[in-house]
Amino acid sequence: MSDQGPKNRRDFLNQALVLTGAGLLGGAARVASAFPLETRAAGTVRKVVFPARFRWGAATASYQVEGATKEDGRGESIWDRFVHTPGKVKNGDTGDTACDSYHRWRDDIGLLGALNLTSYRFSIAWPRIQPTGKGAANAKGLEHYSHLIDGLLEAGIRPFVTLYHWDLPQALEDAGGWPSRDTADRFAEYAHIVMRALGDRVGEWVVFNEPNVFTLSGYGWGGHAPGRTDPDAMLRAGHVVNLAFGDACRAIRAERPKAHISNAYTMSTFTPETDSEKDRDAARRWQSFWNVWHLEPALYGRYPDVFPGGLPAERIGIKDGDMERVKAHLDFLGLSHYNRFFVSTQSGPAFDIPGSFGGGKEGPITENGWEVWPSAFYDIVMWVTREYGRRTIEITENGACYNDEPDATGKIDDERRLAFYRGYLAELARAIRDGADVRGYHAWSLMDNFEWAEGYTKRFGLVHVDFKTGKRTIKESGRWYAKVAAANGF
Ligand code: GCO
Repeated sequence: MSDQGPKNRRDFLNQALVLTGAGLLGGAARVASAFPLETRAAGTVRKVVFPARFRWGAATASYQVEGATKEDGRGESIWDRFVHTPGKVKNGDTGDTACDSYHRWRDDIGLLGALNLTSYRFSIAWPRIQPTGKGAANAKGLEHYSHLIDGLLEAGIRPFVTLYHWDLPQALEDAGGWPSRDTADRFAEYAHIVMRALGDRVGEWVVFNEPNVFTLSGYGWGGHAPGRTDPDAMLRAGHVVNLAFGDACRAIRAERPKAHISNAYTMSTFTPETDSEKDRDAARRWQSFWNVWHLEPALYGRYPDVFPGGLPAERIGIKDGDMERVKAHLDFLGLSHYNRFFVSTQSGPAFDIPGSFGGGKEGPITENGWEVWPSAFYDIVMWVTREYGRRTIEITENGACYNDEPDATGKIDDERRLAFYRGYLAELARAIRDGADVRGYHAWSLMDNFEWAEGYTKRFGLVHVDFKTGKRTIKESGRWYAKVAAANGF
């Protein structure tokens, strides 16, 4: 199996391929592009309105914001180990302190309130609950999240909780990590503990954040923790995560029959670079692997057709009964989206899938190299709506990297982020108008934070964080977003 892939997700997504055309796979490759609504709308007065009771939110993840990695009995996670391994993260940055949200969570709730938000997506750090990934719960860890949840509810903000945003207990990695089937059993136990302690106050649960990204980046490309580069381990990890999802859903429902459950799936449009049969075939395969490798097993009990040689069942590690075990009922569909992709067979294959994909370069480029192309958001929401039967959708993440700093007066005038949100939200509203059942939107991110292998060099926040002092300042984009949330549109 060849693995010519770049070292981390960012490089991978930045890989520039050919970039003419827009539109969804299956549609004809267009040569002249329709530029996003954002610019079409410039100068025109339009009103963007969202449905009544739409939830306006923001998202974070435990390792990216909490810090306090050694407090109150928290165990070591694979990210602690990874960031302290020289050369893995830019500038040697670590999440040891991050935004200090473990201590400043009351401030964070205050910020959500100041932004008029009604939903907060955050994640629970498994190693705070089970320091070694098994055995009795650490009461202090549960207590922390219990306080956070109570604080949110008091402030009228819905807690929208992710069980796993990539911080696996290191002890479980030492025992084999996600490629080991035992990890699925451990995860279901963890899910059960959390549900028993916190499930009474939380309605919406995201089980895994972007299963495709953490299995590919962690075990295939190696740019994320635990930094392994073993395509077979990656495939096995993906399957074990699917088993864990099925098991966790059953464990959650056993404890809380009314819980609403999904994963957060990051999805995108995949356009063949040319109209050639080869490029079209490769685009279809990459689209299935990226978008639905973790969705279709849950919905249909089968993997999508990705590998030209057929499903490598043995390498994936599929055993009798597994394809029943991976099935799960999704109460909603968590959908994250950042940028569109193009697929070419000029390079690749990677992981035995023909061709490779990279981000577009036609629209404005954000400061981590991702293209701004709002209509792709419309396209992907409509695609999911068409392909999977008009499911209830929650947007789990969408946002942009711009590194604006305070000016002399202390103001952070991040007008490019504001333009990004204006464009993407207008396209989301259009999708809703055209029939998509979208109930909520979470901006990534509430505040600048630890951006994985990029350390603190990439800011995604509506709120600026001074990483030396922990000081938080609402950016101009945040002020604008607060108005949108209050007015339910703009
Ligand atoms: C992801 C994660 C977030 C990132 C964000 C920006 O998609 O990688 O869910 O943790 O920080 O997407 O890259």
